[in-house]
Amino acid sequence: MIIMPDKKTWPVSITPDNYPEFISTSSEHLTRKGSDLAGYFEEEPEPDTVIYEVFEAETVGHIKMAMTVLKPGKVGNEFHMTKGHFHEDDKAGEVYVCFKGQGMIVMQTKEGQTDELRLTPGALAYIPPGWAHRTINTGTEDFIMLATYPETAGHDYGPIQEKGFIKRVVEINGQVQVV
Ligand code: PAN
Ligand code: ZN
Repeated sequence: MIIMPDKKTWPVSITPDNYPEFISTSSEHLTRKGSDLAGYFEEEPEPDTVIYEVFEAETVGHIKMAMTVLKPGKVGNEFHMTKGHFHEDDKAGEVYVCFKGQGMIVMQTKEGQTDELRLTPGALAYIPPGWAHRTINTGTEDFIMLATYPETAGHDYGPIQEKGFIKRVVEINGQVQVV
């Protein structure tokens, strides 16, 4: 079963069974290792450890799609996570759909409001415009989710890279805690 016969212009349905084909037919592939996340965790990650990969589909028009595969693991007591970013366009929201694993999304506004949601397979998370967002793998297997967002969104990493998120997701006494 090929889910993207013409990757750009053919309608597709991405399901819990066929999502690996999205990964294998994606046009852009990005790998983020510990060295790319220097300064993001409270402790420094092993430079060569792969923390996550992003697979982007070739699309035309106003909607982009990217699948993130976030590897299980911790740096110190902090669960593996993405860098996190604001969108450059403060009118650009985003939708995440979880396909595999156990995770969380933490969000915050420039004014300091914070929120977090748990994501399990089948769950959809809506990220309103103006909210920075980061995903965290709180489980023991890959955490895989698909993001859809406007092509004009743009990614602004600066504020999070400089100051981090207000909330961190850590393991304390074997429990997932947002601190
Ligand atoms: C996602 C993210 C992806 C990687 O596709 O870009 O999960 O996270 P970072 O970009 O924060 O490293 C998304 O939110 N796109 O807008
Ligand atoms: Zn985003």
